Amino acid sequence: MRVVDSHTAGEPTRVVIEGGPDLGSGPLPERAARLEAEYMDFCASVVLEPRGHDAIIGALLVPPTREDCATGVIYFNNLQNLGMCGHATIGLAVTLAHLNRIGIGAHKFETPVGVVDVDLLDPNTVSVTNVESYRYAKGVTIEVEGIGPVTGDVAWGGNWFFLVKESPLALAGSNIRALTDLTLKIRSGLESAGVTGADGAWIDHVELFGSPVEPTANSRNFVLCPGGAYDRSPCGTGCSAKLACLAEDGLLAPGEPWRQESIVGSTYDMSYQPGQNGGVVPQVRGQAFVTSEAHLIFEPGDPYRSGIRL
Ligand code: PYC
Repeated sequence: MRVVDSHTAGEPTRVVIEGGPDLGSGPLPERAARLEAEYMDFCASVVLEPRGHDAIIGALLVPPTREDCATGVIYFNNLQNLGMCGHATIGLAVTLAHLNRIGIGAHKFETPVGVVDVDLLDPNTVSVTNVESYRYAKGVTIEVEGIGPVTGDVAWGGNWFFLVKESPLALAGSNIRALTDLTLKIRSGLESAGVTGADGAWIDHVELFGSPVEPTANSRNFVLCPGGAYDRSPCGTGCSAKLACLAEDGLLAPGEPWRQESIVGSTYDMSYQPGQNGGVVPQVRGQAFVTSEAHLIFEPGDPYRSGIRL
């Protein structure tokens, strides 16, 4: 299997160029569901140890259904497929440019949640116009074990998020273990309270916000990802959910810039335009860098050929 690795604002992406499963030619949501139902061994083997680690997001290239798209893509982690992934879209654009498959300029990628516009501004800088994002519930209070009541908004930016405006813990790199424990407890609190996204969807990402360290940034965040890893980048879909909340609260006007800082200090520049269905159409700009090209080998006798899954 041939893969190209990159990181976007510190968050890793592994693009599967050759050797992934053939998911047929149906609509992308059906192919994504098939990946999750039938090929989780493949997903885990690509992203988990011993070939990877739990922060890696995989990107399986698939033929698009639309002729105007440069590629179709299904993002996945060690547990499931992801509807969209902002950092991985930036990483994918830079990877395709590295492979000379796309050039500087505007492109479209088809994802299971819709087509996203990708503008490759230079070999490392990409602006992504995401699918329309929206707030689903405002000011939801849940009880969190060992902490007490925590209030946040439920919003969708291509994935489901619970967004807490004022983190109960300092957003410092030295606190990553405590922040991970806290957000896992918040996610359990949401589950115990029966708080979900639309149609009972699992809220698999939790986002905490606080003051930035970098003076030019507007905010800093910590993002828990579905598999329990934290996002090193400011999280493209999480930023989209944040923009939806800022817009609805009247705190950010269409086109007004917002700089979001991640827990490792990397930043995305973003803004939004009003969407057609009452939400926002986010634009997120960030940088990615290719880190390696590799052939993954799966020896039949290797007891961990499908990843270490404890
Ligand atoms: O950038 O959207 C994102 C993302 C989701 C999970 C990890 N990164």
